[in-house]
Amino acid sequence: MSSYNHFETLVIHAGENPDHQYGCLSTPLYQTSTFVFDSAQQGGRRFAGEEQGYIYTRLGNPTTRQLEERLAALEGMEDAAATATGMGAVAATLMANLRSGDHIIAANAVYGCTYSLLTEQFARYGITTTLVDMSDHQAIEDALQENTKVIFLETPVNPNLVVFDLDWIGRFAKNNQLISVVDNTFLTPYLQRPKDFGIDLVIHSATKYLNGHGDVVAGIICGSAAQIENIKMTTLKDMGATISPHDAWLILRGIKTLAIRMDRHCSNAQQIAEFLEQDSRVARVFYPGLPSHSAYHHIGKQMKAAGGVLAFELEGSFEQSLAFINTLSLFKIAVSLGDAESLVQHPASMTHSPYSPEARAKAGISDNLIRISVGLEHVEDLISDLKIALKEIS
Ligand code: 7XF
Repeated sequence: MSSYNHFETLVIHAGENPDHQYGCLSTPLYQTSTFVFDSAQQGGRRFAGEEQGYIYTRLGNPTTRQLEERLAALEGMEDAAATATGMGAVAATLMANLRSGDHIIAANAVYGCTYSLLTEQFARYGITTTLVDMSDHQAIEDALQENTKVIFLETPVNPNLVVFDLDWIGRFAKNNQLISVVDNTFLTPYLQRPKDFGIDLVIHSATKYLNGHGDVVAGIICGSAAQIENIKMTTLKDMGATISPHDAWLILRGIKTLAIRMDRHCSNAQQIAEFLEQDSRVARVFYPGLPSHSAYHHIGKQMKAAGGVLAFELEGSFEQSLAFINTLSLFKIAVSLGDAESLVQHPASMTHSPYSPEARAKAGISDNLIRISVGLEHVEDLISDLKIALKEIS
């Protein structure tokens, strides 16, 4: 067997399980809810964990398994669990590791439904969260309590692209026996591997770049074999946010081009960020690939490149920001990100609407903030679309 470890090869081959019956090149889709046992005794042995083998797709499926093995290899983790959605991944990970009375330290800016999961749902079950600005390391230290179990963050942050220091956070978690969880959706393992900084669990909304084609909602959790086994045998088994094998199959197909797609997303986003930054009608651009960004020094170190999402504020009123969005035509007005199509959305009224206005202000998400997910179209066409919309508001 040949050995390989380059990312571009792993996205295509990691976890492949050659089909000896027909020699299929692409992964067979095992679209089945259940698996037939040879005997009653065999069924009993599988349920008792005395014999390897599939039982029922909520508990595992061969197509899903290939996706899990591929992601584990890409993140450099021992194992992975695929989930029905990104929120399914966040919820299953945290619920498997927390109980009533426990405490979480989380970044004060995270995806809107992660925010409401922490502050509304978990609060109902007696799990408390302190939200902090994680660029302030003293604030993280100050948030530590005797019952703190988990530290949770995204970097770069959805939607305003703030970047946190993973090396510091990984060491802080280890020193205080916390489980560190990083949502790596914005960069994917091609651009950032949190495991290299000692992070314990990495989750993704696979809806985004991993699938890359805007036709699936899914999630994935990567971690140690023991952590993944625990998550699968507790919250995934009993709460059921398991992925559909068909969605796993689509992601296995989409992910083969992850590396080349990310290169193009990054170069398009870089050029658009530079274009916006030099335009006098744009007040501020949030993109870590710009030297003006406070985390620019992390490029090439913590993160290979800055990714395909950026945000900006226009000079002008709230109404002008909405008019700008409405004037774009190549950028589709839609939430989500990481697709071939460029998308534009308004975080305050859309993805981050679960925040109160006060919490949003604290998180640095202004009412005028516009977020774009730069797609794979030709960058000149995208910039022309932006130019037309900028002219409209000036
Ligand atoms: O459950 P989903 O697959 O939609 O993933 C939830 C999720 C988790 N982490 C991050 C960093 C995310 O960005 C998301 C979903 N975000 C979309 C967005 O920001 O456009 C959701 C659209 S409302």
